[in-house]
Amino acid sequence: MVTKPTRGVFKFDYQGLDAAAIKHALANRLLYSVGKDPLTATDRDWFNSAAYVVRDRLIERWMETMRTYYRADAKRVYYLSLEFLIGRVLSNSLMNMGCYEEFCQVAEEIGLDLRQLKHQESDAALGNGGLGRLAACFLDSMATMRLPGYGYGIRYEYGMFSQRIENGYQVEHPDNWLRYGNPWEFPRPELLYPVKFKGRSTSYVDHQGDVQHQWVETENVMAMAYDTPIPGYGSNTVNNLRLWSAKATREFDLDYFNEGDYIGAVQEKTKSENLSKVLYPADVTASGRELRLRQQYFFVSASLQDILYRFIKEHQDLDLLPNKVAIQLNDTHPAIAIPELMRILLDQHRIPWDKAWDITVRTFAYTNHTLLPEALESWPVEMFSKILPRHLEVIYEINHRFLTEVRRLFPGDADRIQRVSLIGEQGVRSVRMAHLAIVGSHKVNGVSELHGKMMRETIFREFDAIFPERIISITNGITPRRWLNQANRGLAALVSAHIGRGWVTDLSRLRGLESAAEDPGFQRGFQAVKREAKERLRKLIRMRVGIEVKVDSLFDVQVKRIHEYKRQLLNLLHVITLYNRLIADPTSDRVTRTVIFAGKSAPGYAMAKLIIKLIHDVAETINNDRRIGERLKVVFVPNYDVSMAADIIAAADLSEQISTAGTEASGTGNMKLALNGALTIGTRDGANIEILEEVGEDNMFIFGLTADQVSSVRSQGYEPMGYYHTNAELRQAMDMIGTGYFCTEEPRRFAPIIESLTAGGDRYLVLADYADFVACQERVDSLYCQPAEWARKAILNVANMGKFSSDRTIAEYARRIWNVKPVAHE
Ligand code: 26Q
Repeated sequence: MVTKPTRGVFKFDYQGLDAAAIKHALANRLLYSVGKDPLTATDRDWFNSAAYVVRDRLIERWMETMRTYYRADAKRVYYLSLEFLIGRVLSNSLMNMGCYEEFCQVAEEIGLDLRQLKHQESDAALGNGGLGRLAACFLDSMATMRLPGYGYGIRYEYGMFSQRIENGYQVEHPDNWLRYGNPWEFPRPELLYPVKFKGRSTSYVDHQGDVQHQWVETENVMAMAYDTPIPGYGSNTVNNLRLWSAKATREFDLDYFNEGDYIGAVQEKTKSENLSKVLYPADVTASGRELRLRQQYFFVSASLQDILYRFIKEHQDLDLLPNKVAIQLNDTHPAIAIPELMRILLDQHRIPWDKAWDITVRTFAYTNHTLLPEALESWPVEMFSKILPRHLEVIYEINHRFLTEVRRLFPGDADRIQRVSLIGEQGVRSVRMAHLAIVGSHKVNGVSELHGKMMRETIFREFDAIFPERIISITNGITPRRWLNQANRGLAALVSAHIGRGWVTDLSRLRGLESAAEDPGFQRGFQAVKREAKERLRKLIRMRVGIEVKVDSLFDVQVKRIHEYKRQLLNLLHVITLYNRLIADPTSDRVTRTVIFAGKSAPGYAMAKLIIKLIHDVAETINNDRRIGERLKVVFVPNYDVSMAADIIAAADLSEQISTAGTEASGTGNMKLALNGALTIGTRDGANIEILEEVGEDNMFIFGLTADQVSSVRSQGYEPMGYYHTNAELRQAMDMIGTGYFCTEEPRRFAPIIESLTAGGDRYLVLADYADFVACQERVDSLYCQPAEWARKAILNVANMGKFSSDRTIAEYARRIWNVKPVAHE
């Protein structure tokens, strides 16, 4: 046995990136790792071989990156997130490694269809939407920028459900993404941590007379690590994403076996392993389910043990933790990490409260992703006390000290105490996770300027008064590697031919296209790539849903989760209005439109599911109405995921970003679509406002109430029926929905939708924005009749998207929150 091997002892094969080396490796991997003969190998076999070839080339860089961080004693960033929406990995890794072209050449030589090969890989859909995809974009940016960033999350056995449409209704199916194995992950069966639940908290007085706390009689589950390498683009940095999987403990089994209850033992084993079984598919309503809280603590506990193990190996003094470790909480989902770190410092390391608290606050930062009250997590105290009794004590103590401070700052203001308390007392007593996260973090950020400002001025204004400077705005971004270079090869090539490839890692270089926007030759080039992307989407729509659409029609796209606040209904009201106008005046030569929807509804969100059905019924009626011919088509593309997003976004002409002002924290689809040369029709909401600042009023279609106007309409009392009575086209569209024009077999099917827009008062003010939206869409139509002018504006959008690179976002986090610097190697 070698006791302390040095690297020099071993010899590694050279893993070349040239075509010859790749070809040789591909043949070897097929034979020796997949165990197949080239004559009988299937597409999946070839995909796996390709993945292994890429993976082999990542590993050395990965190890070297980790060694470099270690040698530099670099400060690390840990991004804790219950979601990482990665999508497919093969092309992305090839491109980031710089051997995509070489790989294509090899595929061509040996007669492999690369498109078919790519489709063998299932999307890693370990996220719901924006928040999860943001985490994936951040990993790409951190690796590209040579920052020591580690992702921590859960290795769900089932990711985001796959959406099928049956008779116009959404039906959820499990996403068994690991069925054929996952070539990108490295199981670490030896890397296991115990995670405790339940039991009780006891205290005793130690020999120095101090009170000590212990958490005893717990039920334990093991967390096993799976590592996925995350390569940067052209940086040689390969960072790590560590996902935890639940495994039963061995002691646990033994109790049962001792009692001779073999079946009971196996059942208990599967019960504890359920923890990492499935992703919660709700993106806005916090459901307060016990399993969800267990998932949160499970991955937080394992991650903190791992982080502290790595820290303590190198440093003795926990005082230094904030100098070497920054932990970012992706929403409140991992906020239990705050009392968990306190518990470890207090109970295990015997650090006094004040010092432990100072270390904790300087280590954590929290990102908020929504202002909607129903999305703010709170856990019933009773449930909390059963699952995490010691954490509840710690939270009470945090709250006690915090409220003492608030009383000192604002004497005699009992209402304020109630409002800011970490414990909500209305209804069932509950732990307010956002309050915990704010109090326990040195920085709290909103995800756009407007969102941060609204946090400071509305829901968290009292915290802003107590902790000035703590709540900041850092506008979201998207990685240009996936969302332009990979999603849209045609546009990427066109752009690079004009300004070089520098934009891939410095998106502000796109400014160089500003003059090209005026150039008719470049405009034609742009129109040609857009047309090719639309042609691909046309075929995909034909294949997936059997609808024929015209490639030269205006592709009007709204792709995102289905939610009332995102106002797919406003879009539909416009669609129905267009339809009515076409019928009223069949000779009017309006622009031919293809209105494309895609997105999932939370399985328990009845109104969102009804909206999906309405989209289908409207589509069915319009698409088959001979009177309007081919001039209007409505398409719902099922099972929207990261791969589908790339295909749709590259082909879009018009991007619908029409949420009620003040409701969409940022949006990131808005950025992806504009970067791909779609023009935006949108409200002054979230990052739309900043896109408007970058591209200018002339190059964007802005309509509707502002956030300030929305709040004053709400406070004065919104009266939707006024709009209904005064606007004949609106009334007609609504009556058609409400009385069964689109569903003669069940005329009252959509009555709840009409009710939500009128009676009781619609929180999202759909009818208030209808007239302005329709008028704005008319401006869209007239511009679309001037193709060169449309292209010019679309190119100007691309040219001005530099700000929305997640590299810029990450640079801001690094400077304003984390205090970390790039670590170069080799
Ligand atoms: C909470 C409790 C229980 C179960 C599920 C959840 C849950 C899960 C996911 C709550 C929220 C989410 C996801 C939220 C989300 O994606 N928000 C979006 O984040 C984007 C990135 O910052 C923003 O651009 C979007 O505006 C925001 O809606």
